[in-house]
Amino acid sequence: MKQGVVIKNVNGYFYVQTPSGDVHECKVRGRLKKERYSLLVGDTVSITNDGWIDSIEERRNSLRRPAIANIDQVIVVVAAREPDIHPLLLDRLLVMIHHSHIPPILVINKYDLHTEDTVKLKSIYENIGYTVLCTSTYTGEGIDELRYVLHGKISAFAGPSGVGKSSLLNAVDPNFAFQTGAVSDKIKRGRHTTRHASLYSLDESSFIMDTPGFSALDHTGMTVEELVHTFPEFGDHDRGCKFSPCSHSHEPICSVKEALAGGQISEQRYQSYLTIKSELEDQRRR
Ligand SMILES: Nc1nc2c(ncn2[C@@H]2O[C@H](COP(=O)(O)OP(=O)(O)OP(=O)(O)O)[C@@H](O)[C@H]2O)c(=O)[nH]1
Ligand SMILES: [Mg+2]
Ligand SMILES: [Zn+2]
Repeated sequence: MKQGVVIKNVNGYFYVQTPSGDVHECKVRGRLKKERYSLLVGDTVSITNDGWIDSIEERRNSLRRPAIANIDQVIVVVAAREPDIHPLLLDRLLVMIHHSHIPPILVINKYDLHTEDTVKLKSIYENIGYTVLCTSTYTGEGIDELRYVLHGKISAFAGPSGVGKSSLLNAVDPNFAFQTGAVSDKIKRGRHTTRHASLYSLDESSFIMDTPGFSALDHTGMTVEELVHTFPEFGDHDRGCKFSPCSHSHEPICSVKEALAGGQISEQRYQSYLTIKSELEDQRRR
């Protein structure tokens, strides 16, 4: 019996990579199929010598869309320009990742194109406590740092189409050959370059998932109280609010709004919070 990680699921076969780097084509035992959750890419499993998956280790976490287990971190990629950063989309994505209890790392790619606005955005997210890497697959800036944060972990790459996720992976490991493409070509074709949710191994202990599915995570069913906890910068301030729980919007004597007025909380982030909050309330009313 060997242990390995499920890296791919194709036509009922699961591909399991063992620490030696070998990949085994496996089938699942009937009794595992009957259990409530089915096997996911990212699961650690035990396999028999004749290619049967015998047991599944307990999961650290799992996501439904994309269907994946045991993600250690999400690398959220945006581009300094082309396409421009859309702060609300970025914050929606960060909210969902926090809600899944998976730590995010922010990568600003195409840093060769950066402007003053990029530098401002960088400092907003650094001040909240996020790790922010500035990278360029054209100049090579930041690629060593990215390789370092990926080491020993299962990482998912998320972010809008065209920001350079596949290009970054190809830069991190020249053995990768992810398909990349110009933004305009993709718009013409009307679909994403990246389509499959599988894990790619960087080395024995480091895996990567490159999928567009992450940009589409939805926050259905989240409560406003849960939303508040996905904004890390509110955490230091909410103890001083007069009302508990406080939604930090219409309530008098609110320490989050005081911190906003004092400049310790960014106006842009607070506006994202209010927008996502009203989206959640609209969903609830429907
Ligand atoms: N200026 C600049 N362009 C880059 C950089 N990295 C990638 N690009 C270009 O950006 C375009 C999109 O890159 P991809 O790697 O295909 O983007 P992606 O995020 O994987 O896109 P999807 O697979 O559609 O989600 C390509 O034309 C790349 O050549 C960079 O660091 N700087
Ligand atoms: Mg891609
Ligand atoms: Zn408050």
